[in-house]
Amino acid sequence: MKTCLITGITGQDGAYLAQLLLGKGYRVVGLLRRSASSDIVGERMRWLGILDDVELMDGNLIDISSIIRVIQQAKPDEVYNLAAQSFVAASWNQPLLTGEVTGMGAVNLLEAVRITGLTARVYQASSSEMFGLIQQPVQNEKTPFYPRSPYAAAKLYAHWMTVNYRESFGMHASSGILFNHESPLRGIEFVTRKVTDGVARIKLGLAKELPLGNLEAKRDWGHARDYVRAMWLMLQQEKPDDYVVATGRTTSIREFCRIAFAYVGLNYEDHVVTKQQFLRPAEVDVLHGDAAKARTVLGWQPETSLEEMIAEMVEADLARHRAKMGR
Ligand code: NDP
Ligand code: GDR
Repeated sequence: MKTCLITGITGQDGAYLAQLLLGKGYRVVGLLRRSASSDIVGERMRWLGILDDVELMDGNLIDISSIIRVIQQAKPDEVYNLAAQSFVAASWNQPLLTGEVTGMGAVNLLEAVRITGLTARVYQASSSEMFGLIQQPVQNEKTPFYPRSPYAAAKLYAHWMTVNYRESFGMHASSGILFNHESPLRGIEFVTRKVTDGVARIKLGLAKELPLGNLEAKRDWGHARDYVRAMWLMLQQEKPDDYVVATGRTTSIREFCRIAFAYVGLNYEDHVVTKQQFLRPAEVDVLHGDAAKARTVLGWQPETSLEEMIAEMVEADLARHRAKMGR
């Protein structure tokens, strides 16, 4: 039986990855940082019905002693580093914390694997945000990076350190440059989930308006369930490498709103209002990925369309609100 260690297991991707790997017969160990709200810890894994099947070990990515201890105890064959301060907008308000967790945290993990002398394979969660101010209309592994936020700069550092550990120490360390991926388990502050939650509340008469920021930005959105499969495939390859993971379709926030509201028979223009407070100091205007390498080498492709994903997210938010209302 293989063992994996997942940092960020309580997040969106961590939960789906844990589910995937449990299904493949792995022993799944997750890093859990201490929280005062222990009653809601593991909510996403509970939603997927897998909370009792994973082993949770205490630790924090910025405390290398805890990472070393967890690695020594768990003895993982594969380590997936998904932990991060992952909200781009928050990274301007907490640039140093973002640098520590999202950037240096990844190096703590690489160092911990090196220090413990295990031959564990490592996955680093890199991001399409690293492309930032776009240099090419469609981005692949060869596109130059131009980070536009403290988050993106921190991810770029972690990305290059992963490449460096691979080249310097022969570590089996791979980076997945993943474009935006969403699901019913997406954090509520990210735009897609904010929209589907807003659609559900407006449909059920709990709200009238949905305040958003820039509606013209475009993203290449896929489903998290499809994207965690790509992470696993990267660590099954003989050689470590970097891969872009994307759908190849880009859509504006405005169009996302149109589809989500139309799904419940509403017109987004009657409800969406733009508010200054949700605009960012610098914007990534458009992301559009080319995942040809992942398709060819990993045999990966997305299985969920944008419309199917939006329907799944709206249905889940309707169900959540109906449950709260006792309907
Ligand atoms: P989430 O924000 O849902 O999850 C982040 C996870 O990191 C949570 O489990 C959180 O724990 C944990 N975490 C935060 N700080 C620490 C810390 N100091 N020590 C240990 N754990 C910590 O992110 P996603 O699941 O959406 O994304 C997973 C990874 O992939 C992230 O690194 C993200 O930056 C990256 N990424 C995501 C993309 C996306 O579209 N979703 C695209 C490209 C990259 P807690 O529950 O305690 O807060
Ligand atoms: P992003 O995701 O920054 O791409 O990072 P987010 O959903 O936060 O923003 C996407 C785009 O929507 C615009 N936008 C709004 N965004 C939010 N959050 N709230 C709003 O009200 C709103 N209105 C418009 C934003 O300006 C932006 O252009 C996500 C994260 O998961 C990162 O961790 C990951 O690395 C990247 O995706 C790829």
